[in-house]
Amino acid sequence: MTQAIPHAGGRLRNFIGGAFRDSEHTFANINPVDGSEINRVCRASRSDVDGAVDAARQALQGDWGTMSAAQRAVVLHRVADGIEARFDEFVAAEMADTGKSLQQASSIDIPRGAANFRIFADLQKSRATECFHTATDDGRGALNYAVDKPLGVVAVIAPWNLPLLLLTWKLAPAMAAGNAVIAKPSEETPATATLLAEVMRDAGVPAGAFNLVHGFGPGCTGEWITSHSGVDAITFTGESKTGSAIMRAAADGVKPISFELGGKNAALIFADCDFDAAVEGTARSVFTNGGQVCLCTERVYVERKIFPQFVAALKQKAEALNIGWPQDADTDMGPLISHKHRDKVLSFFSSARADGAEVITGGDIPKFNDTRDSGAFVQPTIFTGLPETADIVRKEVFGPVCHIAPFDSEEEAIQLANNTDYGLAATVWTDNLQRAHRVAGVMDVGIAWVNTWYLRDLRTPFGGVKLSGIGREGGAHSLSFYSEPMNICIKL
Ligand code: NAD
Ligand code: 6OD
Repeated sequence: MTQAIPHAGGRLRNFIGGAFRDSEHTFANINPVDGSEINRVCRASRSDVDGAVDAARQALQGDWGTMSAAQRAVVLHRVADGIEARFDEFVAAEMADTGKSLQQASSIDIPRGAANFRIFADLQKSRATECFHTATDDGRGALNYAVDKPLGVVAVIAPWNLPLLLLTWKLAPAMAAGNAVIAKPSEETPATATLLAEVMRDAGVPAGAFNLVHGFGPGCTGEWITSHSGVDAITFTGESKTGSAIMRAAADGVKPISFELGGKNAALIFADCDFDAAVEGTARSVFTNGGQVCLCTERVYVERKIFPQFVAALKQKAEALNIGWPQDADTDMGPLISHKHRDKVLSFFSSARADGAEVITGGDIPKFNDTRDSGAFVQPTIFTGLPETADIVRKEVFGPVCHIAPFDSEEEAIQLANNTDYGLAATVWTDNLQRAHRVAGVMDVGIAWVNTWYLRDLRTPFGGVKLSGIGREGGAHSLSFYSEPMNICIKL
């Protein structure tokens, strides 16, 4: 089955001050299914970044800056309408850039792109601010109230794993709160962000309120944005070590930062769980998007009395996954994002073997005997038998792999789950209500799921502790990062 790729063979341009702009330098946008080039991408120059910052500043002083939250909400709902109207193009572009399955792109990534705009547009409209009546010695009192103001020009730096979903998860609240934005998608996944720029233009977003610049991170577009004196705040999703570099860049201007970073998430499977649901849910949490979701489980701990049965059942699920062409309706898993990333994942597999791991399943590159052999595929993989000190147990792999190990008591399970430098998510499988509350509550993470995984309510706090991030996104948490409350005190 083949499917048209929007802009295929074309040029993806930057979008600055309401207009698409070409640039002197381009780079290739590669399809990881077979390694072919999809498009040339215009790499933003330093002066493009300056232009985007100037355009954003002007938008704040012009039409965008004078709109009410209700007026911005109308525009942002039109953006959501525009994504939905071009749904198939967005799905095809996301699949081409990432190799993710049609099933995933059309049920998660692209619908969430539209939903992100709708929810934050509506939440901002109904947002309340504080107001206090303050007692004074003369008995007349004072009225203290807060006014929320946008931060100004916000840089939005996004990763490649859920490109449209994660970019809009930041853009939507930033724009709903009245900021002007400069978006930089990952160099691996520029296509849906470029389609989004067309949608923004066609939805009547005032020039400069949304700007898009393409390029790489260090020594390039990403670094030029994050170190730019005209940028007022930075919101970033990506690797923890990139977060450290951006934090250093933000230090000079003492800029507010919001970081969603890496994870090394544990699943705890207790013997009293619904076994089939736990196997199904754990397989989903390990292998969704080829394991390339920050929330994916990479460490599975199973109560010893069900350990052999659980390992066998998870192995069966892994081996039943259909790895193939993204556009086929029955494909469960496509390739990894790139050959470079596959090399990284395979080097973790080698180090696991060198550390003495037993391979339960996978551990290699699948063979197709067609053009997919030039793609970036790896097999769904399960290792066991390693000490907690092994690299693959400690470091984020970001691939379709987990290490599985037994535990003997609830205390040991909790200790194992929390014994990591990361703190994004944990999953607990148990039918014991007391245990569910007890264990979930002491997980050292931002999000604990019980008897489910990646069940999202966009109003809830989302983020990580330790190396997994700074701050919380979601609902009012996002809106509060993207605005600054100002206190006005009126003596009565
Ligand atoms: P990455 O950190 O390599 O890149 C993310 C973005 O940052 C890209 O746009 C990149 O060009 C840019 N960038 C890189 N170096 C930069 C620099 N020095 N200055 C400015 N920008 C720079 O991450 P990735 O490989 O695209 O994504 C995978 C990682 O993201 C994994 O670690 C994953 O766990 C994490 N992630 C976390 C979450 C979360 O919500 N916690 C969500 C998705 C991905
Ligand atoms: O669903 C979301 O809102 C979200 N931020 C998901 C992050 C996934 C990480 O890869």
